[in-house]
Amino acid sequence: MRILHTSDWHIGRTFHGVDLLADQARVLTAVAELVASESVDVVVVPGDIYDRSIPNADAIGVCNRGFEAIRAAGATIVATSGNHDSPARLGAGASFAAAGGLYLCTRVADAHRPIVLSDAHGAVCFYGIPYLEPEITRAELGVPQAHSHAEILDAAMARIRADIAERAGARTVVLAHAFVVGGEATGSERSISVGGVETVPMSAFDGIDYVALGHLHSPQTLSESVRYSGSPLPYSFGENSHRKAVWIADLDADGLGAVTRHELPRVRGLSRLTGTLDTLLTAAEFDSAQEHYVSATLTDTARPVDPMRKLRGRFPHAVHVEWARPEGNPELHYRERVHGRRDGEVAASFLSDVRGTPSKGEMAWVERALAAAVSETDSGRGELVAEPSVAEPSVAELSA
Ligand SMILES: [Mn+2]
Repeated sequence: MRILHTSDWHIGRTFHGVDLLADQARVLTAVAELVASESVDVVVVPGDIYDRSIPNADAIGVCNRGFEAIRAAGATIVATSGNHDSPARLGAGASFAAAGGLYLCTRVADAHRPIVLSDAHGAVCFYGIPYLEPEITRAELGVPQAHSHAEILDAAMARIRADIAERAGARTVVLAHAFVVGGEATGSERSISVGGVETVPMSAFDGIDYVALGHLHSPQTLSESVRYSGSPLPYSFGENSHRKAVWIADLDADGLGAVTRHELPRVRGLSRLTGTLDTLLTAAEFDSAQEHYVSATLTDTARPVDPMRKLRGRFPHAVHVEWARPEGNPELHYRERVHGRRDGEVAASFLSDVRGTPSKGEMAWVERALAAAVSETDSGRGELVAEPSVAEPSVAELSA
């Protein structure tokens, strides 16, 4: 039996505010193409199908079309709910979907009841464990004292092992959404550590032929039979260097055979660019980033006006821009940087930073305001009215 392992689709997720549905539809089409070209029998998706518990209608459409394409390509689908999914919503209609070859495992009470599929060598039991939030599931799993993810998962696995014990010779696959010790996070996962240690030991899965994990977003191998597929798309600029992939695992008569990695297409690249706005808009070295999602760090001495609009003229998929002055140590606390400087100097440099060098007239106003603040008495309010002896700055000076 040939199994394709993918996870963490996060359909409906946005990237710095930009909709990713078109990219997600593309990559699910690529998964369906792999199912056809590699003659995959079963696709397993251990959680985070959607990015939120109430996905919008467009996200549901993309997800359903993805499931349909995979099914049409010839595979049965076993999917579970992750920490982002609503088990009740994802699992609505599950018994009807199962009749069409889509098994949605979202109920804790059913985690030890396998989906039994078979090949020439006999039965393969798929145990879909939905994400187990300790607070919510410990009573249902019969371990009311349990606090940690490890205790909760152990309780679920104990039930599964009891079921396996009654199925002599059956090969086994477990889907779980958890942070297994030794795995590496990418930064785009939402923490599940509320209330305790989030990691579970790999030994929880001892004896299972293949363990398809979800939650961590980069493909990784914890042991030959315990793996994360990672998400099909990068969901943070930190994942720029990853190649997204799926695993294809073959179960032969005795259990796990070969596991191979299949890279997914990079739908749109990610680029982090640094330089002055003018450099980013003109330098030939950035040509290759023009169709990428771009995060720009601007090094201009003065904050450029409306930089995102200008950037998008060259990089239509720019999603983030920030300004970092090239001089000055950002680590240094602002209060330390201005220590020993006159108030007027500090105010002048602030004005220069945010809107260009102040005019003489503007500085005259600033100096008067500062002088008024210094002469403020404890009981009285600061007087900011112009003293008759000081000439008003002219309108021309103010707007210079
Ligand atoms: Mn996830």
